[in-house]
Amino acid sequence: MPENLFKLNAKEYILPGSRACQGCGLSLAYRYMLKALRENTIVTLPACCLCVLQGIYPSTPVMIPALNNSFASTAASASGIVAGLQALNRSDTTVVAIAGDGGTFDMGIQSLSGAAERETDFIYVCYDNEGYMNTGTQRSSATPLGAITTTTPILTKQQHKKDFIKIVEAHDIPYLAAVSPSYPIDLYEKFVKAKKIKGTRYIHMHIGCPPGWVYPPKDTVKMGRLAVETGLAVLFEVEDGKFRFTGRSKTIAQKGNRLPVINYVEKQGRFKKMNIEQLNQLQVWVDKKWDEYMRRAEG
Ligand SMILES: Cc1ncc(C[n+]2csc(CCOP(=O)(O)OP(=O)(O)O)c2C)c(N)n1
Ligand code: SF4
Repeated sequence: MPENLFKLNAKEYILPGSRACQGCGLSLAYRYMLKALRENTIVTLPACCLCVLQGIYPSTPVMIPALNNSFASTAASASGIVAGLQALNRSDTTVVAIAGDGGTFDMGIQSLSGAAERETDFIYVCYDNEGYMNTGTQRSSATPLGAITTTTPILTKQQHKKDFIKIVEAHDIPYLAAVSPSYPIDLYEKFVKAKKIKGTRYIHMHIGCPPGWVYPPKDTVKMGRLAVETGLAVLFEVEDGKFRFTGRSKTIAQKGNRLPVINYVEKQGRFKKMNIEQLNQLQVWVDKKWDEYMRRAEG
């Protein structure tokens, strides 16, 4: 396993010059993900910012084949690719379905549930930038409480983020992990591991988005780190039902030095209308989730 960034696969699968925004966390995450999965990978994706990064046919900076599908059918399309490869006796190819939080939490949930229940042999990746960002930041069920979006412009979002990872876990899949591109080695190692496992694997990527979250593009890595430091994003994996913290979250769990959510919230323009009551609600929500993880790690 790599100990530092120089030990990652040196090959690049994304050439310079994509149409993603400056400072896009997805560009980083996708780069490390493809380094881990390497050649013989097929990606299927719906409309989202990743489509923009992939480019318009026949031009693309990405050196692996990708198929565009409709929103509700990302995992169904992966099931079709898996069946096609099986018919061709091709067991050497990793099939990856990848979609944003809108395309997963809201629209892709049924086809993902179906594919997971059939134990389809693929990796599903949700990159969670906490909103419908490609169409200009509408609210999704992954948007956190208190965030301004174009569909929650006055009162901000009134509900907490849906605990989607819990829903996926209820399918008893062999491998599930949460990652952040601010911790590339942790992300890389989890994809290397997921590639070797058979059946449905799910990886959740927490993705900073400068225009949607309203922070300077240079701060994407910092924002991802703050999410982990405050417990709004947690690095962990669940392998055959066994939960464990990984990377920075493991250290925070051991040392008990998690930061308050205000340290994260105050850095982003999307939270500028958040009131004290919402801030307290968000803190209580994070504390509750964290305590659940701690109990699982100890048990
Ligand atoms: C059926 C359908 N409805 C709406 C759209 C318009 N649309 C394209 S991308 C997008 C946002 C997707 O959000 P998400 O899945 O969170 O990915 P992100 O844009 O954040 O990368 C929408 C609504 C569409 N392409 N197809
Ligand atoms: S809108 Fe956000 S997620 Fe989409 S390309 Fe720009 S930075 Fe990336």
